[in-house]
Amino acid sequence: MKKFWMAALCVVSLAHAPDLLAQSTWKLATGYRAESFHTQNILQFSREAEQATRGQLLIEVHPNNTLAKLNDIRQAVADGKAEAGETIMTSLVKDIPLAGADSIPFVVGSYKDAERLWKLQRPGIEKHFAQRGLKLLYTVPWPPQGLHSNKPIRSLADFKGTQMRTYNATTLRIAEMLGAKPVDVAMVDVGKALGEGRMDNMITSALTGVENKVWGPIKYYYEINAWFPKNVVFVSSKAFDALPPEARSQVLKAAAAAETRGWAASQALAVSATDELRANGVKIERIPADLDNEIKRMGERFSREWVRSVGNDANVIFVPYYIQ
Ligand code: PCA
Repeated sequence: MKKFWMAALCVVSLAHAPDLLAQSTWKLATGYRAESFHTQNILQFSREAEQATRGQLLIEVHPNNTLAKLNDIRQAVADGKAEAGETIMTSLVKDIPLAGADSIPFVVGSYKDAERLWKLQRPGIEKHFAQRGLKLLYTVPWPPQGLHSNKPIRSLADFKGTQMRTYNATTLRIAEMLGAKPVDVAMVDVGKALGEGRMDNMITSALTGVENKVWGPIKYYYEINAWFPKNVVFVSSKAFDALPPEARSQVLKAAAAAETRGWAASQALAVSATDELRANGVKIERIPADLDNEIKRMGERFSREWVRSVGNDANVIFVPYYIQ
């Protein structure tokens, strides 16, 4: 009888041996807080990937810039400090200009268009990532970008000399065009910077306003729907290719589910976050028509600069985007 149990135990452990031998752990770095909807989505993705691969892959999520700062996450993955990461696509524009396609002001005005743009942008991004040893997993957009301000904004002159919060090269260029003084503030430090009087206004989502409880210093929110920036979740090709083929396809399946779930969550939060700003005393207003025209012209200037920096890759996206 004893022999039987010994044999049975051997069979059981042999059945699990391939899984145990092939176990990998990915450290995934993000610059956003654990409570942020993007990070919550990553946590669910990591649980699903672990389950689907029967524990062959564990993803350890390091939120809040703890493992690497948001704008350095791609480099951290390239250097092997983390196997995987999440960053905002615009943080990549210096090296991959195509990554800035979703942050050109006033090109995309709805989630439907944002999705259309992503379908066109994705193959090029995958190609650039692959050339740099990265594998794209999925993207999720932030809710539309509006203008938060401590004072009413009625004309371009109201931006002159104000301290405008920026978070990467794209928002920096926009602040320059508006004649504002750019102040670099990470998303997780917005509440602190406002409290210290270091910033007067910013272009970001209503949700980022809510997550940083900007009411008090911020009195106005203008729904200018300027752009829909995306966060991108990726892994080093080396770490991805080290997984057995079946596990690789399970991870991509979980990533596709995370993309669908994240886009739906973003859309729902776009509405509830604006309501929450209003409920906390922020005035939700429209900008005057003249100013609207002027900032749209500024958007066109920005897009000309961007097309010049990207070259032919830009046509590949925008020709079909505008004619479809
Ligand atoms: N929140 C992030 C990026 C875009 C957004 O809506 C931020 O403000 O940094």
